[in-house]
Amino acid sequence: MHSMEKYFGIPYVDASLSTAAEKLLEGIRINRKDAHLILNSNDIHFIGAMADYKKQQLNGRLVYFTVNKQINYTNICSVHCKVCAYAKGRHAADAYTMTIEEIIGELHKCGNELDEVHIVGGLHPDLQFDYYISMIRGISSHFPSITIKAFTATEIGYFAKLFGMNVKEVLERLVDAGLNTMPGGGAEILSDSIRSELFRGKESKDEWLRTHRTAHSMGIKTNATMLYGHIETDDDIISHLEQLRSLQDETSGFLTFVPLIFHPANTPLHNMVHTPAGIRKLKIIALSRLYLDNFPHIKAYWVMLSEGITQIALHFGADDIDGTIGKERVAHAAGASTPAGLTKNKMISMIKGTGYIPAQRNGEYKVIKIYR
Ligand code: V47
Repeated sequence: MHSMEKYFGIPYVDASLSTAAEKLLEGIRINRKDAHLILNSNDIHFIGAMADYKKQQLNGRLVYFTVNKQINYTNICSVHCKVCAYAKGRHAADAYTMTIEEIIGELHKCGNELDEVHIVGGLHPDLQFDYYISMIRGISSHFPSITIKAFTATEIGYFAKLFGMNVKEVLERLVDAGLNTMPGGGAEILSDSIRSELFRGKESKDEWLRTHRTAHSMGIKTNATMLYGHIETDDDIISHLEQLRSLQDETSGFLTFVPLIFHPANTPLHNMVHTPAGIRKLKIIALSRLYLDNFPHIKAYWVMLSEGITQIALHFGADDIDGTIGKERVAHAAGASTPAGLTKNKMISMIKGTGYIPAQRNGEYKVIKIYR
């Protein structure tokens, strides 16, 4: 048996974490009980040390970032999730839908710099399937070298229903047009009772999982998110991780897990929830790294975490900080106080400031350049 103190270099250990630590050293998976103990413990240094150990086992000292642009093609949405400040009805004064020319024009503004475009929008009841196909085809013909990370499982499932196709057919058509990977949005909390309370009209948890399973079976890599800090319990969080871990055991199709902190401003839940404090955010990142031992990457999404907590999260298990983004709209509609985008140099200096090595990547984690 190893000495934990020696292995993690941490002098004091909360005794309730010793099972998790021993399992980590032996390469054994932690279970739900271990996960509860981690979330309930305040031995924050030790939790960080465990997660950092796991992160370095998987990714060494590299921390990934990408030069990307988020395109939110419409804010018109036929579902009204209680967590969302971004969606509008189709007749709202500030409703908008971008044309394909506007989307291509936005990307042209970034010159030839981009590694990835991240596309997500509302569930628009009137757009035709051709709109989505032309969007992806247009982007891939103008920018053949960038990764197109487009449409959450929620959008894909909506297209299938609206256009009378199954999920596989929708994905085949999009891949044919140039789609490379799928973002992780729409997972929210994989609990049907929470979904019916906050996300009425959205797909069930099993439908979300099924769409990712289908994508993986076709060789499409995807991400998974988790929206926390609203009405969920620790048990809901752990059960979310458990469901993702078992799907990943089956498919190995997930690239990255992205925990997202709920921002309540301008939503119906405003004043009804407490945004988690710093320590809680770090424990969620660490638990994600430790529980999802089969996910290659854990993302500290700077837009929602703030730049400071993002840096600390890199010592709590995260190995990716997403990208430059350009103009983020979903979290900013809900009161995020971070900038709408960051420069590439800022990303590099954020990572260097933690002692880790910045690695610029595309959307499929192909390394473009390492900054030593
Ligand atoms: O699914 C909605 C969330 C998500 C709010 O795959 C909110 O790399 C906070 O999925 N406060 C969309 N969050 C964003 C997303 C994403 C982001 C970054 C990287 C990746 C990736 C994916 O935004 C939605 C929803 O969970 N969201 N409203 C809010 N008020």
